Amino acid sequence: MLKDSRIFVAGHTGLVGSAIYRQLQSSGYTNVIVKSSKELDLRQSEAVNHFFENNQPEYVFMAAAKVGGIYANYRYPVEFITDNLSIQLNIIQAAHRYQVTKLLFLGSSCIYPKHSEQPIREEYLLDGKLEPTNEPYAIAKIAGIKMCEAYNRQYGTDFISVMPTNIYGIQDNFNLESAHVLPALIRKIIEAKQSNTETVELWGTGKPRREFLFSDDLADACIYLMQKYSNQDIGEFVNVGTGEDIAIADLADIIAQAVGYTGRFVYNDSKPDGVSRKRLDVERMKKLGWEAQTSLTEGIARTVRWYEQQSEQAGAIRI
Ligand code: GFB
Repeated sequence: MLKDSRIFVAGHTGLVGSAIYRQLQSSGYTNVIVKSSKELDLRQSEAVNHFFENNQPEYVFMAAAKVGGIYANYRYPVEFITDNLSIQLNIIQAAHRYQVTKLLFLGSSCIYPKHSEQPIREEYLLDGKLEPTNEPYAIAKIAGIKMCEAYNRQYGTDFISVMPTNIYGIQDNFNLESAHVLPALIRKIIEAKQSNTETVELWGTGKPRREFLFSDDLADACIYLMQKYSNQDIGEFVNVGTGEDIAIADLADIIAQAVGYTGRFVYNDSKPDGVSRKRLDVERMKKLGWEAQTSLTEGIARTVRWYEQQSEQAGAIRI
């Protein structure tokens, strides 16, 4: 990937896409192409083909997806499976048709079986049943990986797949109904502090463990893989994470400390826990020469700062 290569970042306003876009720009890539969802609806095949024909991207980062936390996955299973399948089908087909040099597909750690051995190695894919709270999303993402593998095998394309763990950071979604746990807790805890509320409600039991990776680290890993990793064969996608996990209850304590909140947490176990653990094995990525750099405490501090600045600019929390 040269500094003047034509690079398309699909989903550049989202958490991961915006981090990739920022990093490409700050690293001196001069020909990065982005389109808002209003300008280009990636679910529409004609529009996608038209875009590829006119722009002839050489490299594609596929960060566009319908994503959300445990409640959004449960509430909108249709959008989670159909939007993701449509976006993937349209972009991957167009990437082949318009001879993209290389494409990077972003999956998710929820593709792995619910009862996977820990840490989860790439080869555990399809070894067992999925976690029901995000099965439609996971099935779509598995289809994306398999499409990339199929094109590589049949047409010799260079479509690689990356499986990130739970991501958080700047430009995250802080809407409590659709957010993932980390931004949801940042918002709830900041609001509780501002209103002197003594308790904050956490969903589930607080016992599930999750692994969190800062979005700028994932962006760094994606650009690294785009430059160094090629022609993924069957089952050779790459996990990207920190290799460390934490209980949701302990995560809440770290966020409370970052925010300066001294109240208590109460648990609403009528809300689902989801999978009990999903810690990734990151050995393959380490062997490729990459490791995450941002500690959870530092990443949370940066995300809290960003959220507070956004809120101040908005005059009130209106996200
Ligand atoms: O991040 P999260 O929504 O999704 O929830 P998953 C993680 C854990 O945090 C669950 C608990 O055990 C939740 O019950 N939790 C506690 C909360 N309080 C809250 C809260 O206020 N909001 C939220 N959202 N959770 C998602 C998948 O699974 O992970 C997606 O649904 C995707 O498809 C994503 O794979 C990475 O980690 O359970």
